[in-house]
Amino acid sequence: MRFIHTADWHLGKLFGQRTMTEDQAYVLEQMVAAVKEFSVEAVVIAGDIYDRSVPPAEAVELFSSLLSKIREAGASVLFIAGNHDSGRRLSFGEGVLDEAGIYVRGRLTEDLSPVILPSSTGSVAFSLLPYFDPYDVREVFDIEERLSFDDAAEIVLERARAALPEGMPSVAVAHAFLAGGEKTESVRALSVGGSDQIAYTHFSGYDYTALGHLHGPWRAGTDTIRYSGSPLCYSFDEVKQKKGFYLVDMDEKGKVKQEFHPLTPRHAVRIVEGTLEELRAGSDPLPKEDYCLIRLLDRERPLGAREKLQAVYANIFGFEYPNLVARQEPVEGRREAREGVSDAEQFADFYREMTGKPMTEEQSSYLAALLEELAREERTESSVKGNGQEGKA
Ligand SMILES: [Mn+2]
Repeated sequence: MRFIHTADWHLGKLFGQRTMTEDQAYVLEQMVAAVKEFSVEAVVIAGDIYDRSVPPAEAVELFSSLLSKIREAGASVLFIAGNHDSGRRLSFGEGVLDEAGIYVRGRLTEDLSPVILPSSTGSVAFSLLPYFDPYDVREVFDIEERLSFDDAAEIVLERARAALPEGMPSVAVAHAFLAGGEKTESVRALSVGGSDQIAYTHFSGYDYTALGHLHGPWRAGTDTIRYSGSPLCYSFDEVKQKKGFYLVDMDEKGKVKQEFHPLTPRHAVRIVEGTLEELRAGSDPLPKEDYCLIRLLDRERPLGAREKLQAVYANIFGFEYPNLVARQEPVEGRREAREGVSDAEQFADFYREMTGKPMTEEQSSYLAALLEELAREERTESSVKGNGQEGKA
């Protein structure tokens, strides 16, 4: 069995206020070409197909056309929902599409039986495990007690392994944060303090584990448990990561060999460093169309840096000033004293500092209503608590 392991396509992603659809099509077409070139039998996408639960229409169109192209190129497609996907929406056609060689599992259900695909080296069992959190597991398996992410994974993996046909090579496909991995900014953390981590050992029973969630290609604990990473760079803390997919060869005994295949982006993503004058003078030899974060090394914030550099760089996604010595000029009208300033006023200051604009009347009244609601909730909670204590006494 020869398959591609990929993940975290994040179709419809905005990066630097720009929708990445064309860039995504550009690299994913290279993946389709690889399906033909290497006679790939299956493409496994380990979650985060889309960037959000309701993706833009053009992202759905792109995904639909890629599914067709991969099928035309001769491979089956297996995919699961990630934490960015709406499992309910993604599972459209679930089961019915199996007939067409497209296997989607959007939501965790009691049925964890694998998808069994024939191949040149015999059948392979794929456990498709859509993204789940402890609440999903409690609901699906009717469990009363509280669970950690790790408890939840243990329950799901135990059942999935139990459903595997004995002696058949197996692949787990999951979207999760395995202990030891490294998070980047574009992986929105769902919980605080790493409590969403799970142990890699839950996957030890599989011959290969195709993971999604982390955007760089990592091995998680052992060589056969891997993140493919995203096919494209989606934030500036990912610039050093390799972007591509794994081509995995599995023999009739389930032994694997995997090779990383890089993809070439339409635009490179990089951080440009220098003073304003250096950069204006063209000290940077690399393509000026790259998606750039400009790190200006001037010790004082130069005036009109964006306007001046836009003549040099076509795609400026942001600025950083690591060497500023002088404090930024205070924003006009900012209230210095924090005491005696209401939450609404503080937020209004913050908003103006961040956006350079005051809030609109509509925004202000929305905020006021929200603060009022929060205050009311706080009051209700504390009075409930108070009553409870009185009751005990
Ligand atoms: Mn994810």
